[in-house]
Amino acid sequence: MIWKFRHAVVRAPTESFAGGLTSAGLGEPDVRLARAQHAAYCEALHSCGLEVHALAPDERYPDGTFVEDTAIVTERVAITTRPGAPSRLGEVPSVAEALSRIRGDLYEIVAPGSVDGGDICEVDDHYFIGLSARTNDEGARQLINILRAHGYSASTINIRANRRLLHLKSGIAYLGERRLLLSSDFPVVPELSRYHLLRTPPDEDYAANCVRIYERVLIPSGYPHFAEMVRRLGLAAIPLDMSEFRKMDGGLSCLSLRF
Ligand code: CIR
Repeated sequence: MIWKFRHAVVRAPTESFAGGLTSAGLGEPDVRLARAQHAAYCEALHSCGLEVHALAPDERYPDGTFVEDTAIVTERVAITTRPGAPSRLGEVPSVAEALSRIRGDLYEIVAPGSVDGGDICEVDDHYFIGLSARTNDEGARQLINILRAHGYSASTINIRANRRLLHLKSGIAYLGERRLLLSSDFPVVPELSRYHLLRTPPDEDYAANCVRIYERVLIPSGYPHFAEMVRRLGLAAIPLDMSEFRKMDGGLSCLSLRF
């Protein structure tokens, strides 16, 4: 079961955090507040029973706190990515080092392929791979080959026409028991019809990026209708303030690698 995680890899925001990539137009993030929000996020992971592995912040990489983009870790295989934004390529070696300590051998996405982990949505033994401005066709091809060699199925969803989705998981989350949560503008491709589809409540699309861990769901705070929806599904909603990460186009899932 994908939400029965034991480990989380995280990295606190750097002093240089505000220098990262963003198109949000929500103003400059407050680094101290971002660090406090990150600490609360780590505490939430810990309270869910996960062992939290904190990587050292590296001032050269302001987007390095969004560790999810640098690897895909499944029960059977761990893969480092090659992020689509050139400024983020240098984030990978330190993640690789930590993962190889925890998980052993790693596969890697190599040039000219590019993949951001935020474009990968794990649904039981199937992987949806978003083709985005960051994940290219060659990267998806390499990833599909690695996943299939390890007994998983995988398919792509092209989100390039939807400018509001930086990554696939900006608009989709797997809540378990074949329930997929979609933001209001997420493209409903035929393959999704195999699942029970839920939509985020009106004006609560940002909450589509949430993370189920055991019987809890970490959700961004400020989305009361979605919190209620999670409760009606029989799960406990844990709201976390993501305001400073959102200013840098980040969502809740991107702040950790969970496995
Ligand atoms: C970036 O543009 O790469 C970062 N500022 C935000 C990355 C967010 N990652 C994610 O949604 N998986």
